[in-house]
Amino acid sequence: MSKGSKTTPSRRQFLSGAAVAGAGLAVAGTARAAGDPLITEVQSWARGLGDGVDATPYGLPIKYETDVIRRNVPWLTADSISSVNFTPIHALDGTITPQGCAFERHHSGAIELAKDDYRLMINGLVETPLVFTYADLERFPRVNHVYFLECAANTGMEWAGAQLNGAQFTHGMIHNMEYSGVPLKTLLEEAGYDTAAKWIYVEGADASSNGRSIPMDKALDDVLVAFKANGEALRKEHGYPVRLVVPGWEGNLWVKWLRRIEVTDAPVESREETSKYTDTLDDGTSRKWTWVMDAKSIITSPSPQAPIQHGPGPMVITGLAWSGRGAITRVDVSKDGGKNWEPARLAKPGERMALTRFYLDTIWDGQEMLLQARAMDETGYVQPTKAQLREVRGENSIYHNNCIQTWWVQEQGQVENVEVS
Ligand SMILES: Nc1nc2c(c(=O)[nH]1)N[C@H]1C(S)=C(S)[C@@H](COP(=O)(O)O)O[C@H]1N2
Ligand SMILES: [Mo]
Repeated sequence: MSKGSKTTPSRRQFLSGAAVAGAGLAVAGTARAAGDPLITEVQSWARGLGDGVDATPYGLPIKYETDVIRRNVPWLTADSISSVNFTPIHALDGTITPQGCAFERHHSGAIELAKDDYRLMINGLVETPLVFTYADLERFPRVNHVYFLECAANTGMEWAGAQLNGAQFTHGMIHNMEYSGVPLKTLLEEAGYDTAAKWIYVEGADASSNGRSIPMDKALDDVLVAFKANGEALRKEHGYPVRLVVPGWEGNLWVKWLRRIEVTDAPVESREETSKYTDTLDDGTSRKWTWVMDAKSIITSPSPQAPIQHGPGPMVITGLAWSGRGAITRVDVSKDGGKNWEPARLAKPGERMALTRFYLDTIWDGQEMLLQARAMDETGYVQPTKAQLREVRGENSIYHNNCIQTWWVQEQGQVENVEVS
């Protein structure tokens, strides 16, 4: 008997108990044991040979998994060049996002920039303006860290009410990778930055340049100049060959195809930090420099694209939680729209500015549920309800919507995005 049997009936006990009782689960289980050709007959895959080792020199998912892909919502943007697609978080587990299905957000398309053509300039308030090649960057001491990148617009379509039917679309502007790179501090020291300088301005090599100002304190703290993700080269769409990693801060600051860092004494007030990526409040004024992504969580399964297909009985409710202010310390799950909460199990202790996987191993009674998750981080911050968020922010915002999400699970196991504020 598993350790879990002390608190809840163990899964094994439940499944075998059901078999004895002849309930729905048991009928299926008995049939399987009795005459299932998948057990009793030699199958085609055991009668011949499989592929040789070089069939796919660089492997792709098996054909049965072709549904686990990025998707866009064509009506959100005028074209796919300045657009976004979404990570299939409803179909993933663990915390690391494979690069091949990690969401993309471009302002002027994903460019193809070869390592040999790569140059990174550091200029402005420095002793010696410098230009690094890719090979130069590889000669500095390197670090590895797992961090999430969340676009500030993630969940931005849900301000006024439930809108998009799937965790991929409501919460999929996020990915979480292990980056290898050089601390930006190291490169700024190499150039001899003016210690009185308060800002840097970072630019990409693409036509949009996506220029952003970043306070020097953050630049010297944990920002990375990264060239590998999940062990391999960045993909073109994520900034190959070099991107900026700005832990816990909005995705727009994570400049891809990084080409220039200027040390300045004031912010540039670029397009991306004035007309965009500011938050309009109810009275018409706008919040700016809202860099940090506040604590947030989402149940990835069950969810509209991942309905319950097994009927009542043991089930796993799972999701992701994260905070730009540090580690996730706790996630609670509610089955009744926030009236009652149960603590979820964190797959491992929360890591700073990285996704945390949570599970609620539970029994579904086959009744409707209003499923919610609520994240807490190491600063004591608790993820707000929609009503609490609107009270502070009004309804004119797009960015930084970190409210509690509700999934309505129906008796047949289908799931819909609904609003419980
Ligand atoms: N050079 C450049 N950097 C960029 C962008 C861009 O269009 N050009 N988009 C930004 C935005 S808004 C986001 S959310 C992230 C998206 O990173 P991803 O495509 O790896 O998901 O990159 C940021 N960095
Ligand atoms: Mo973004």
